[in-house]
Amino acid sequence: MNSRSVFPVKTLAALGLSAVASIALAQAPMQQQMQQRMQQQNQAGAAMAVAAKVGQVSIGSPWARATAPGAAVGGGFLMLENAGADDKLVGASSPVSAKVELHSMSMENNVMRMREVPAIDLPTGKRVELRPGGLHIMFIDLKAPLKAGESFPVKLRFEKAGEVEVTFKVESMGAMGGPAGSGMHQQGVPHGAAMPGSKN
Ligand SMILES: [Cu+2]
Repeated sequence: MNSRSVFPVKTLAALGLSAVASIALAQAPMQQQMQQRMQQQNQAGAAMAVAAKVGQVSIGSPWARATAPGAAVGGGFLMLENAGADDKLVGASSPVSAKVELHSMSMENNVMRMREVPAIDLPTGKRVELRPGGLHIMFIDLKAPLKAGESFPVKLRFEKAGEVEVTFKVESMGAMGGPAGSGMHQQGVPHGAAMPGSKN
C-alpha cells in the first residue's frame, strides 16, 4: 500500500492537516511497521478470498470487531482489489447503525487519532486493506452490540463500480484480522477521542 491511499493528500489538505499528518507519520514507528508489513503482503501477492465483486472491484474478508454492551461505535475491515480504472470507496450503509463513515487512523503527537475521510482511493491494480490501526469503516450509533459469531449486511458504494452488499462477520473484541495480525492490541477507541500511543 502506498502512503497516498493511507493518507489521501487532498483530504488532509482540505482539513488543513497535511503538516500535522506528515510529522505524525514521520514520528510513528508503529505506522511505519504497519505499512512495511502491508507492503510485504502485497509483494507476496497472496490470493485474496473474494467475498463479493462489483464491476472490477473485488472485496475480500469483510469483518467487524465485536463491541461491548453500550458501545456507540464499531469498526469494520476488509480488503479491496481494483482491477479496473482508478476508483474510490465513497460510502457505506448498514442496518446495524444509524450512520456509517469511512475513517483513517494515524499517530499525532504519540496519540492515535481517527477522523472521517470522504473517500478511500482504490488505484488500479492495487490491493487496499482496511484493518485495525489504519483505514476502517466505522459504524456509528450502533442499534445493538456487534456479537462475535454473528454477521450483518453492509452496502458499499464505489464512485465508478457502483453499489454492492457484503456480509460482515463479527470477530472477537481482540481480533486483529488475518493471519498477519500485529501484536498491537488496540481496541475500543472512542470515536473522536484519543488514546495513548504505543507504550515502547
Ligand atoms: Cu473510526
